[in-house]
Amino acid sequence: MESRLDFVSEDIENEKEYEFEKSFKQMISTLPKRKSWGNREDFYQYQGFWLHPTFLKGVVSAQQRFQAQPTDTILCSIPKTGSTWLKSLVFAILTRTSFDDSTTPLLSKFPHEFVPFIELSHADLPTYPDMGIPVLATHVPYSSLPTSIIDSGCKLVYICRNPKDSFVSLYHFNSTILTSQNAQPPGLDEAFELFCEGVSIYGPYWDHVLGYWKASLEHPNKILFLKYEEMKHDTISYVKKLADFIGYSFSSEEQQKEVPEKIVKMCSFENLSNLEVNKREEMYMGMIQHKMYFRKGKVGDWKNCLTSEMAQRLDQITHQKLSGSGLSL
Ligand code: PAP
Repeated sequence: MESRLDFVSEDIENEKEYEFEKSFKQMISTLPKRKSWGNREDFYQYQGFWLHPTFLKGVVSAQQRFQAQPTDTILCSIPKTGSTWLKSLVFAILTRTSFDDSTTPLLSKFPHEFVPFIELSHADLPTYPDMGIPVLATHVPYSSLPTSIIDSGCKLVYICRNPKDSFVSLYHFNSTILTSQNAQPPGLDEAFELFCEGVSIYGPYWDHVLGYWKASLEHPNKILFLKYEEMKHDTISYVKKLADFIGYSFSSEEQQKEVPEKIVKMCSFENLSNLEVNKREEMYMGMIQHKMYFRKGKVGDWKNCLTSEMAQRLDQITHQKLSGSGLSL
């Protein structure tokens, strides 16, 4: 039954929500705007990065209200660089004493349900209950993270991926979503041009990566910087590194029992993409089918999509943007 106090706090909440909506509308009307990929919703440039209004609202809301805890681990990435994989690995590492590879909830639940995105939980979207593990995710650029993430001393893990495969993955993902909504996806050339100009979701791609890269050099104990390609090449070493970083190192007994190897196998693209739950057309956050998160999971798939001129152009931009940073992609 509703108490009087609930009424009062509900009123205050509604009032706060109303004020937030009002100031958000006012703020967004002042931002630079561009047509996004496929003309569905415009992109707005907020603090140097391009976002759709729904995500932007979540980012602003999270900046104002999200309270990180010192014990949290936040998994960070720009879209399509490996967050589904990273979430699965971290979930399996953290829950390995409660479950094994025949009982893990990864067998029956979509990986994104274990680790919600901060800015989506703070947007006008259905939220998912967290699974009681101290892990959250975000696509927010380092410079725009809610201050509590920086101040709390919590740990960040950033995953990046070479820009050619990231672009191709994003292009296919975006086209599949638009087609499923009977909207016209952009042609490859159009999307490529926008990506090169930096106009892509949470882009410019290079600025996103560089923000976390520089922060990881400054705070190596707080930020672990991972590359998709290196993780694919030697997943077992990186799973051990991840476990060490988040304070859940594997014991020698666990190593003898090949627990890291089992986690790697469980979270492999081949295994996860073939699970019934991940093949479903069921929607994540009411927007995207589970199966859309599992396409090929390969390094170098760009060769099947980009011309050599396109590849050269992206390489050139990457070289220019990253020059002097010590990072190569
Ligand atoms: P998100 O940013 O929307 O969360 P994210 O998971 O970061 O997406 O990226 C999706 C890419 O990771 C897809 O790449 P592709 O389009 O080149 O195939 C997807 O296939 C790949 N992926 C998903 N799960 C795994 C996994 N377990 N191992 C390796 N790659 C994976």
